[in-house]
Amino acid sequence: MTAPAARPVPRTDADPAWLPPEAFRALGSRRVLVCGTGDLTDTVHGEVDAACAEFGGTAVRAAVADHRPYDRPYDLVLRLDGTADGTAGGAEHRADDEAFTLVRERGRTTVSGAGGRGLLHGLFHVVRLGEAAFGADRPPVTHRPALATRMLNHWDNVAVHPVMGQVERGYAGGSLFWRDGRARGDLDRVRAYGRLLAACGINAVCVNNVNVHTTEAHLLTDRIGEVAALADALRPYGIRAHLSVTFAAPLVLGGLGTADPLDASVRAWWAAATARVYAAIPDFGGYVVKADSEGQPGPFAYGRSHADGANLLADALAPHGGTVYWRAFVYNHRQDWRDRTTDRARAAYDHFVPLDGAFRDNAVLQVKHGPVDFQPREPVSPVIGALPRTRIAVEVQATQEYTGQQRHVCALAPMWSEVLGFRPGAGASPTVGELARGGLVAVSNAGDDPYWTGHPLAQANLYAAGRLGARPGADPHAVLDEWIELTFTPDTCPDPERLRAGLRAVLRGSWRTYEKYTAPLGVGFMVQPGHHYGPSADGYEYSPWGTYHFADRDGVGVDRSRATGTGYAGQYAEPWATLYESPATCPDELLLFFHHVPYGHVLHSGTTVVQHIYDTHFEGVAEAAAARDIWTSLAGLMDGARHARVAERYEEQLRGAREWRDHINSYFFRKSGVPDARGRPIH
Ligand code: GCV
Repeated sequence: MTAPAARPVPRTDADPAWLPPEAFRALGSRRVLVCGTGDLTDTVHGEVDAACAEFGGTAVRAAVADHRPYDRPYDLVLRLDGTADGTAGGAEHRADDEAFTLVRERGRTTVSGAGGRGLLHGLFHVVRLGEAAFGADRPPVTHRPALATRMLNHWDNVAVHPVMGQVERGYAGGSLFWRDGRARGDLDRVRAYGRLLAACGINAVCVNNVNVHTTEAHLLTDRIGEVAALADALRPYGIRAHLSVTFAAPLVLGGLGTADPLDASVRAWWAAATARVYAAIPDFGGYVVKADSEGQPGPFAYGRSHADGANLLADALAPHGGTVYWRAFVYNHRQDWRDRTTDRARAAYDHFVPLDGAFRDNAVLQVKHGPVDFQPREPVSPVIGALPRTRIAVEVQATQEYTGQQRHVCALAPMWSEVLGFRPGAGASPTVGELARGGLVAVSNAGDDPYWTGHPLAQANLYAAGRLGARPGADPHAVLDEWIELTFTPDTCPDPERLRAGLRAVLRGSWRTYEKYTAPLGVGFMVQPGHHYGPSADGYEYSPWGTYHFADRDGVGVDRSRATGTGYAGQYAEPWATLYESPATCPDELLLFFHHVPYGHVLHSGTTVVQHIYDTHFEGVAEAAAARDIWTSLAGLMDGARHARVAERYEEQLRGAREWRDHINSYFFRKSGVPDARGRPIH
């Protein structure tokens, strides 16, 4: 039998990120057998071939049926299980297809993939283990991603939007997928992206912005071929393409007079349109929908519920195995700031909890991790634990819209891990990571920048999104360490321990540092309106967006208690409802999210609110300066261009941190009239 062909590893000028050639050294210097057929097995074979060519090993390929190669002395066998098929499979995400078993015995490491994706994940697991994959014996262990869907949402516009640019909230150049109003012709970069994503565990990508403008709406119909080309480029890495669609598609594209989800012609239109999508992309994952949100059309226009809306699309997708990811980000963005009874934080719960049990099995409710909008600190959304009969996906934001816009270092794995480990119920009830049966979705931070993410250290956020989706309970610092080992390959560095220690020091605490010098104690939204970079304490205070902090001369914060406030605290189950209800028990870091308190209110930490604001802002700047100095000291331990790019961004981070400190401290000093107890300059 002729052995099937290897798929060449995509070559681009972009940074290799967490897959530099050195990361393959242990594997590439071995005798490796790849056993099986199918598209993804061809990918695995290509990886092994390239690694062996680089590091002097040997790569052999055999079909599944051929058992003879096992008699030969291989160090590593990567094979499909018995009857498994090494292709990318159908439209449905099934964690079982992605499982692999790794064992090391009698001098041989064997990885058996339950399917093509499992084999690919197994390969990258061996890459992560490095030499350890070829050391002591290991009993068989089966690895299976905890969440079946680990998806990236790209907020990419096909055409450059006059206000939002090509990538909405994008800080890494143009789109990876779209250029000059069309899908890119040269898709090598997309293939290389798919490869990186597969290596960190992502298995789904939505290729366009959830704000669907007219040009982008056409991707569903007459421009589906462009989506198909992207899907073809991603498929060999086990990644399914998804599309954001507009709820108004039957009107905008179909020429119907309505988009009412209960109208028979609308249902027929979606069924036919979806059938054409599957004719072009047989393993298409499904639709992502932002409806009745920030101006996007939705079922409310027809007096229908969001379950009616989601089920319309779920029914169209069901015959093909697809899923609709329906976003719960529904709130009134035309609020009157004088009306203190309306609370944006309450909105998703109020809209969706009454609909629990009304969604189809292939409808997933995609919920932002916090109740407002990806602030540096928010409580976990109460929606996540409140719909036991609905599949929930948790949405996090890798693109650093409110966390420094990839000019500041802000490693988000520790934040996401806190969210995923939170237990919305009492005692040993399930964690958010366990409740997220619909998956983990991250808004992507990647673009066509040579480092993928603008700031080279922001790659760690992309990496962590995949790894935490596969293992929500993983230690976030271990995930960062993994990224460091792969990306910086310290084994090839003159002082590996100093490099590791330096990278850990600048990454691990960076989120808390960022939190310290920006908006305090969970109050959020003190950013400049529109672009959301830099401080503006009152930037959104008198606006319609529902993002207020109510600072006055006496105090600050939003009263969301049941007793005297908006009642939001009551959306939590116990013990949280009671804990958040009172300033006496509310955790310090969320105090101003839940309560309006006087500046002299004493925190659990023993300091007053206003003194805490001053202290943390001074500390945050000092920590940013210390991180910058550590970074400076790492020159010579990595490639110069990467070091220089980060060094340059640290200068901006430090400038920005000082601006935040002076703006926020002065604001609260002027409001409260309370001087800093330590006499530091406040302007
Ligand atoms: C894609 C925030 C962002 C918007 C984004 C929206 C969303 O409001 O500022 O740019 O729109 O979230 O998640 O839909």
